[in-house]
Amino acid sequence: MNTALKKIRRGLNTKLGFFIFSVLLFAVKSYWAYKTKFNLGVKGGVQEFLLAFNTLPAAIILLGIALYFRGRLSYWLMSIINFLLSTWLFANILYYREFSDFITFNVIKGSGATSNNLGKSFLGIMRPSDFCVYLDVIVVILILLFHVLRVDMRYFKIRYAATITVIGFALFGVNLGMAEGNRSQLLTRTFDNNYIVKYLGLEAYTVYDGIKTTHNSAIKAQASKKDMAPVQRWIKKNYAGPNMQYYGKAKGKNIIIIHLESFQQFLIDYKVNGQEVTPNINKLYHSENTLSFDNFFHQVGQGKTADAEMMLENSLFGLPEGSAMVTDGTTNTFQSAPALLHQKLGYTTASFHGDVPSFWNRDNAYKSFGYDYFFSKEYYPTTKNGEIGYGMKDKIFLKDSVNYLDQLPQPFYAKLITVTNHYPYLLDKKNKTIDALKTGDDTVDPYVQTAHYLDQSVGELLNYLDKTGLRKNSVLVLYGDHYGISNNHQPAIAKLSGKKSVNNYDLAMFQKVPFMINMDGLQGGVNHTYGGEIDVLPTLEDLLGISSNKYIQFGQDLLSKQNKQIVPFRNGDWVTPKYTKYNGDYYYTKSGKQIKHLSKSQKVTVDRIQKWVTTDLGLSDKVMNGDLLRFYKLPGFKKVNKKEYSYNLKKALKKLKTDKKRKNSVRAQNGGKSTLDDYTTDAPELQNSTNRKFPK
Ligand code: GP9
Ligand code: MN
Repeated sequence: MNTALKKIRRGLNTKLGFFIFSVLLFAVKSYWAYKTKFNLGVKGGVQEFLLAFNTLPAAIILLGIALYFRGRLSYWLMSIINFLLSTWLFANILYYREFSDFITFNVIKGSGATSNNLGKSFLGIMRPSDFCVYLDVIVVILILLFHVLRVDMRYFKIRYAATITVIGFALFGVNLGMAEGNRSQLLTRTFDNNYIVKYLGLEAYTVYDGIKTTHNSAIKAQASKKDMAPVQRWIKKNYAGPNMQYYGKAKGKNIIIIHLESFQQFLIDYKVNGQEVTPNINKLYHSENTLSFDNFFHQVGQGKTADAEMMLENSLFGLPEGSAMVTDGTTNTFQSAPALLHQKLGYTTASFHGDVPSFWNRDNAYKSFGYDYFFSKEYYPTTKNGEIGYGMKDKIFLKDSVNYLDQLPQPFYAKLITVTNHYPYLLDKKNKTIDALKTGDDTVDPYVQTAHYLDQSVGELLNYLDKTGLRKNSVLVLYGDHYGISNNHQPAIAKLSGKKSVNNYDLAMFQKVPFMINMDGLQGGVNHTYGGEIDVLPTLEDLLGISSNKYIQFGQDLLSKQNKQIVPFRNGDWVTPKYTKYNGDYYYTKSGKQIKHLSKSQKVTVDRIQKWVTTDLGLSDKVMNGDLLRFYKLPGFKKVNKKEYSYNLKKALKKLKTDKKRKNSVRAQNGGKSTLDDYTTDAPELQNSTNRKFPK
């Protein structure tokens, strides 16, 4: 035993030994912080392993810098680097406690949405255990000060130092490879800072964020006011004026947007073993008070949900790569639906989502959009077995959302983002009330079961809206954000559509998602106009009687007689009533017949459409990448000041209670009593569940 200790001591008396000791302490400390100070949602063995493993490469590379220096200096340098890294960890712990997210360079630069009162609020939320991140630094410094170990003054060859650096990078490579294997497109899609820290560690995240921010700000720095001229010309040329039959018909009503996760149009009226998959949504689809669109397409890219949100809130496209809400959501200037409705018509605006606020950078982007409230998971009670996949189960989420919906001053603009119908379509037995598909593709087959569950959840919400009378004062907008079954499942898609195989035309049509507007007294019916998510906002604006002809929005009112009916997909393909182009193939849209050889005049037409599509997408990208709206003064619109918004739980709850217009809320009109009792759900998790409390 004694000899073993001696050996260790002898090892620690060498520079390499001291280095390994410091790296290990640092790794253990970081792992402890990841586990106890953040909420990274680690699931499964691989993720657990990576969380521990990812602490090593950065420690080796960064603490290893000290190895290039001589004698005492290198020991002290190692401790200083450790101190700096620990301080960065410390700062992130505090920031995370307040914002459930990691610090970005945009926040540091002060241009971010969350830099207000940072210092002040940090002091108030520190906990003694936070200082444990300095424990290893203190241990190392004490060792050095009290000469517990000998300082190895021998020359450490640069060659050896370089080898250690290389080992650090190699380990990082292994880390990255395993992370991509577990979560593909981790860096290109950038869902969530939490994910990057979980998989690659805080240091790698910081470097990644730094590179991204520098690149991004370089493009923005080059942009100037004159870049807006072609955009303005294009928007003006393509403006489609309102349809007087509908103009202003929804004035003054609440707007309730129900985001149907991964919901495709083919589900409408679809049956499995004779049972309707989505009876409630079908009923709404066929209602005489619903404007339903049957040629409506999603237009998302990698940003998926985030792209759909970007289009709906701004009528701007997502980016060809990554997610615009992540890369530009924090810093860009927007003239979004929440801010417009608030300023023009006095709406209170809120988004609801039963997951962490950092996903898709919503916590920052929503401030830029001007959302008054963002009710994310922490606003809801916890329920035993109440979560699956991407967050709260829809039935529980929609029911509990009512607790806040009824407190919003009316008129309100509320967006409810469901999540249960999300790949890989997980659902527990108790909640499965329809047979799975039998395509033989395991990821596709349960899709109808989660869709059915989503439909039941929507049904319960509709009952509540009817019961409380809210339905009468509201416009309901339902839309599917994007495909649920991706093009990687072609044999299954063929089976679903009763075909032997599918071609590019079938795949193009498979991108249809529902879009419905329902309102008492609205002249409804199934509308065959070709359109997509980019067109939703201008359509709503006309229904609300807001003239949008000065707005920089790339969509067209779907009810307008001048609508062009060109639907661009994010990759540059498109659909029009006559022709469709998908993956390089051309088709007649109505018959689905392929056009193998374009005639001369057809060529002229498709070239013209392609040019329009490319210009449309390209100019939208210019607006996003160059942050061009900062140069555009929209008459009568006050630029959103992100600093005025906070989604901090306590602050938001207080704001709800003290809002000047709170007497207009449904709850106030109910004599101050919550309307939650008017909500009936058969969610098994909520039967006999006591002790579910909303945070106060
Ligand atoms: C996550 C949810 C899913 O918050 O909105 O996003 P998606 O994977 O569909 O883009
Ligand atoms: Mn989605």
